[in-house]
Amino acid sequence: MRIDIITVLPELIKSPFEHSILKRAYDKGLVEVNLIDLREYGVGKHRQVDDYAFGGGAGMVMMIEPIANCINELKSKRTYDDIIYMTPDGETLNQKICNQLSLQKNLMVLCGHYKGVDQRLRDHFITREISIGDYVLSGGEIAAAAMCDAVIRLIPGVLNDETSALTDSFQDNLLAPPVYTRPAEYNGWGIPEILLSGHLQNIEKWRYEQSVERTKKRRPDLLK
Ligand code: 6GU
Repeated sequence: MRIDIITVLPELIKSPFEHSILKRAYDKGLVEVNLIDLREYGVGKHRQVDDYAFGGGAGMVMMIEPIANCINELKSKRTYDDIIYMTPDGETLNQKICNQLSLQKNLMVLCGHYKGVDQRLRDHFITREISIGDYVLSGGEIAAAAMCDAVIRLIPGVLNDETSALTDSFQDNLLAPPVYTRPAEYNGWGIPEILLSGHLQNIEKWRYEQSVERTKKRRPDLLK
């Protein structure tokens, strides 16, 4: 998979892709993330990328020209499965959307800033608008990084048995069960006896029941 991220702050998103599972995905040749500095497409000697909103009101709007030029240049080189705009008024990201996106070949991600981008970009270039939850971030970068992390780890071959996504929370609309590691007793606090039994079938059954119990208690909406 190739992900091209358009941003005015490439430095802000760089680091998550240089560590842990995302780095390993890149090292294995399973993903390539490209950060494109929108400033390079800015207008005039100040490389302007935003301007006042028509009709007035507080806050700047990201201009159509730099972003359209940038998107068109990228589109001239390859076909994109989706051109995603990160915005708090987009559809809320969930595991199902992440699973869908993880099967794509080429993704383009546009990070919004200030009061957002000129609506004509959304009308004519963007194929999908995504939010990461009902709260407002200063810009789309951290949202893009969160989405890309959630997507990249699902690309076939990125995770191994130890890190398998199959046992993640949300993968089957259930939250993950509690986990424990050594020591089996700390400060007088033990662990569920069954985990020491060595009986794999019973352990799996216990974990499933714990998942259902936890989901009922914390996220009953997931069970509907
Ligand atoms: Cl995608 N962008 C911004 N600025 N804030 C958000 C968001 C996106 N998703 C949740 N909050």
